[in-house]
Amino acid sequence: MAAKAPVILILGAGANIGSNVAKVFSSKGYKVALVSRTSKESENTAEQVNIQGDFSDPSSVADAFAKVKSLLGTPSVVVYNAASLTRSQPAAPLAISVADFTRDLNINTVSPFVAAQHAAQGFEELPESASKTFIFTGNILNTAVMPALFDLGVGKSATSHIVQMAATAYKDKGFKFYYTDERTEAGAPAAFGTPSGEAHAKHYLELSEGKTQGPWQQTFVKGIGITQSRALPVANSISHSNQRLNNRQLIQPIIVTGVKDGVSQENIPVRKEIRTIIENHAEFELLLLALQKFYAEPQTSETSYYGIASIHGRPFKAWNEVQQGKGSPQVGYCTHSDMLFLPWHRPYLALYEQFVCKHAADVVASFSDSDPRKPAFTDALQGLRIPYWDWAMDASLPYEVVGLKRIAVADPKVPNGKQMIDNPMYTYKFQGQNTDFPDAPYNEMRQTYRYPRQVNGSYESQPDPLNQALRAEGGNLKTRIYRLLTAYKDFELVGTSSSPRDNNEFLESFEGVHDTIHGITGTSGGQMNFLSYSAFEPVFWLHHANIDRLFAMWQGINPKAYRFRAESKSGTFAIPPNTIEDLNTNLFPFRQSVNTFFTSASVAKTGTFGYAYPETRDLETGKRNDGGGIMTAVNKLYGTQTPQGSLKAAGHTSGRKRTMQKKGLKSGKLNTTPSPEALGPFQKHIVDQVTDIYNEWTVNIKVNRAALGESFSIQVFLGDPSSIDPEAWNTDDNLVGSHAIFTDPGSKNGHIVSGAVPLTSALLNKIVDNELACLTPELVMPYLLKNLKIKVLAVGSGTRRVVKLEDVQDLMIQINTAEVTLPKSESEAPEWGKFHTRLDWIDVGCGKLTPTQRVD
Ligand SMILES: [Cu+2]
Repeated sequence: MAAKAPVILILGAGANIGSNVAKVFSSKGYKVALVSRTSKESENTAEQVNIQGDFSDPSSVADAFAKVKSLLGTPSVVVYNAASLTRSQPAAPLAISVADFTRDLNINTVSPFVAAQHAAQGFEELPESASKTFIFTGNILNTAVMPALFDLGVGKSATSHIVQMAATAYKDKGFKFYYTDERTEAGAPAAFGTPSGEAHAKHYLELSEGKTQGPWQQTFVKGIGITQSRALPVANSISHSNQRLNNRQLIQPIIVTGVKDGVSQENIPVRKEIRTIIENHAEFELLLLALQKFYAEPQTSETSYYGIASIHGRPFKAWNEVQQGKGSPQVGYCTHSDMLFLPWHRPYLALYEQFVCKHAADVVASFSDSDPRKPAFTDALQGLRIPYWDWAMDASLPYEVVGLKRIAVADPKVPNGKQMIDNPMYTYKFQGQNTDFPDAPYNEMRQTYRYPRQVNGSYESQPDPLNQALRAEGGNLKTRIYRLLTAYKDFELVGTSSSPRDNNEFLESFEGVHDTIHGITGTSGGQMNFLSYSAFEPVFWLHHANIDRLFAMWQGINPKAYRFRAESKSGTFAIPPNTIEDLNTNLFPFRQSVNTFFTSASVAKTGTFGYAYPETRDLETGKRNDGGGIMTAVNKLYGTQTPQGSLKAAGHTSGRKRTMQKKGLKSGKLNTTPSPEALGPFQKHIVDQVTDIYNEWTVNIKVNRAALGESFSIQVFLGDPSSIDPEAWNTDDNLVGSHAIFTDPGSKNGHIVSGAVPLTSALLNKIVDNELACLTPELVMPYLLKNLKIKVLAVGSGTRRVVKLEDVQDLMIQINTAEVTLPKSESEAPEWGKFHTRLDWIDVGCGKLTPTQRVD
């Protein structure tokens, strides 16, 4: 037969949906067959036939197929649009008669089954290019229970099962089966108001034009359609309103799965350090191309980059239908200054990874089969996971992340072709005008910036000052992380900067160190410096993957210590203030299934989301279950350049021989531990030669998180900063280290947070410089009281502002020492013994007894 016009068969041809579908398909050149009880064959035309049929008798469906085939040909699109309902008494829905129930079930399920059956038989006969689409007009009732509509719901549920099964079973043949469900923007079922015939027709045409099976369940909104990625079609189309469906009515919300590609019994792919990924060209380019696609998704989609970033803070709207808590503040979902800080970010990163890898799969699929690079990219996809940035190992950011605005990557459309793209690691550019950001300066920034400065009224990132500031903090970061991994055994201490801290000993936390990275990368008004904006910045994800890794390593070292019970002080968008939280508290808005959320307990293993880290892979796959493997890695990565590692190694070198070499061996930065060679001549004055114990020195800090109503940095110096210009303090020679407070513009979340700045490396440098003889309190305390300076810088706005200490609410410091025994082997941690308070808590802000004023 010569090419004929395609045929659409519409079963149940009402005045609204049926006639609109007929009109739209007819305008596209289809011949139309309409079947209903009232169709009049006398009105047939050459383009449209009307067939009489009553679907309470399923055999009428077979008759209709036979007739349309003889009159117009085999239909390539079949729409089942008939429905029947016997209303029930909500209080006694089971009271309807068997006859009514049976008739309605015939119309709602048995006849659609016969239609699907005949449609599939017909599709077998059609040429490859034919549409082969079966569409069932459904509504919300396949998942929502409404007693008055009970028998219609039975029918919709059963038929949705038929559609779902057929969509899977016939996918490879190119047959498509869909269940549609129109909603209002608020997510309410449109079918119970006035379903839009036009919207159905438009959507049905799109489905018929699709080349392959999309999600079988098609929930759509008039004028919006299914706007997000077809893999997860539902929640976004109903995300624009504050009116929400309750959870029971939700269909196919976004479930956090992570990525399972490449996971087997013996292997879990690892997230790699960003510098390792950069070395593997296929992997890095795949990541860049995937991010480029991810960034291009419309910001209105909940699974776009913007949509996922906006879970963390701005624009403070419900995501994935998870409501604002009763009495919850107007903030994002992220849990900071809160015990859920570490576990919450784990499913958050897994969600991000899930979509990065989905876009990566699309990138790989877009390579032509003849492209010789395709196998390498296919390989890279198998183990692809998001990278982490190990700033404790090397605090600077690689040039490919921080310095390149444009970057060369493969062009999948041209075999062996290359293209220049905007580097997605460098910035995220917001789409169109953004009304989601009320706070200056973010309301006027059209992209994200790091350590920005203003030039002629516009912003620009400053890669070099950023890397200099990061490197200047490097020794401090390394020591802080090494302490957390080796000395801290209690999750309530490491988990958050605001845990109950009536102790004077362990005031550090992963969150506290994390804040410092936010503070530096976001210096002078970069997005990283404020909670509500930070997740839009690409470096956020690199940074948080590292925090998650350190958390996983800590869990491996302390296998039984992951438990807590504490109060959420400020609360989040979904968690009201003063909620008691423990391992079973829901990590909103991350769903584990349609109706359940992940908890700290259920995210305990990273394998749950299909990834591990180089240091924890053996633990996740069960190859070894002692913490030893991790501790060896920790010692190697960080330990060698801490006081413990360097003093240990210095004990093995023959110090005397090296005395002459000590000049030039200094690192240059006060917080970088001097090398074993430099420490060699002094080791025996510092470390007890019998017990291997030395004094580890710390400045502990407490401060009100809302002290300045913006993010700020507390900087510790030995001696005054050499420059009067605070812009230069980040890299000042006398800087020991800084502790950042990471909060929101105008934040009133006033509770006390704490942190710790290690002093030992700086003091060791002073010993090497012959300014101090050893680490005993008799010598060190007078030195500190004379030289220790605390400075506070507000870093939120465009310029760094020095704040008078008395204007910083609740700023307290304390100095202590711990008796630390050097590690005995490469696989062991140093031992932290007795603590001694050397300067008890003083209120720095009151101006009394401040170390800067007190001279002993
Ligand atoms: Cu963060």
